[in-house]
Amino acid sequence: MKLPVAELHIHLEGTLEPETILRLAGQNNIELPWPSLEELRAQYNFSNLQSFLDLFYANMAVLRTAADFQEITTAYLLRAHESGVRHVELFFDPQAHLERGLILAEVIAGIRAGLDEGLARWGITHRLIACFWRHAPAESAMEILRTLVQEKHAIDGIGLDSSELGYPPILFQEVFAYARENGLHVVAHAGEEGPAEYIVQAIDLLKVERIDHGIRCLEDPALVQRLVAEQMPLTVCPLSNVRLRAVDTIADHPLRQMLDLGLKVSIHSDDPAYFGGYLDANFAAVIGQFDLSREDQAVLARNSVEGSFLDAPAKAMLL
Ligand code: ES4
Ligand code: ZN
Repeated sequence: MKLPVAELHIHLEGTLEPETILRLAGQNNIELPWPSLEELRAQYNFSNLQSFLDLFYANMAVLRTAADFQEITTAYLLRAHESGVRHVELFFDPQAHLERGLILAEVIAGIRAGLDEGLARWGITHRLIACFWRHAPAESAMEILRTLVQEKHAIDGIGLDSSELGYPPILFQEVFAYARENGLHVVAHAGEEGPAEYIVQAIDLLKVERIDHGIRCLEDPALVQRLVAEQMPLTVCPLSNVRLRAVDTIADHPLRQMLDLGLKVSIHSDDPAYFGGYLDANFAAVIGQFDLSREDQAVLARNSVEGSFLDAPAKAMLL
């Protein structure tokens, strides 16, 4: 798989590999409940989104300094480069790091240094997207977003992630309006574990430019029709959906159906260190399972570029 692709659904903290977690824990004097690689690896059996998030938030305690963020960003970009990625729109969770007492300017400076290195070394272009927790009050998101905007921090957009069920997009209407008014791009996780209605809300109320996951749109034919008509990008993460039990096996994944319906789907890796592989592994899983033709693969790659926040000339270079 060497089609040029854009990685649009990737959580930086989800690229933290077990070996790196233990090394950074030692370096930063952080005590983890699972001190050996074996014990840590034994935690990677998930029954749903929440069981994953519990481990994901616990492990990121090892990230302390700007250098840590730079290191994992660069390590991820090298891996992305090896799987054919030419452009990355990277998510990170400001609340996760603020909660642990880190300074947002340092977190962002570290990530930005890594992104700049990726551009210089491998020519990978980038955008940076701050994702807010839907399980936390919208006031928390709003306060952080105001700071990000007023202090002119280098982010390109906002997203919405974490536990989905019980936290409908409508709760974040004001946050997203404020982001849009300030020229930020807007995306949201919706229809991963949550119902199709959350996708409708994300589009109508948050006015998002992309839906992250979106696989449950298939439960609402009118919504599918609309997503097709509007060519709304859906960033689908096959290995994530299997590991978090949104689908039973890769054979049960709706990707083929979504493609056949004319939905604008692209393939992404979500939290590759947790779900068994980077973008190449996600492509390989669906190519093998659904016998995707070269043309199908080209459509998926093209959708990723078209769904990105690159400007038209930069998109044209990758198409
Ligand atoms: C996430 Cl797979 C997934 N879903 C929602 N929020 C997330 N944060 C990191 N990975
Ligand atoms: Zn995600």
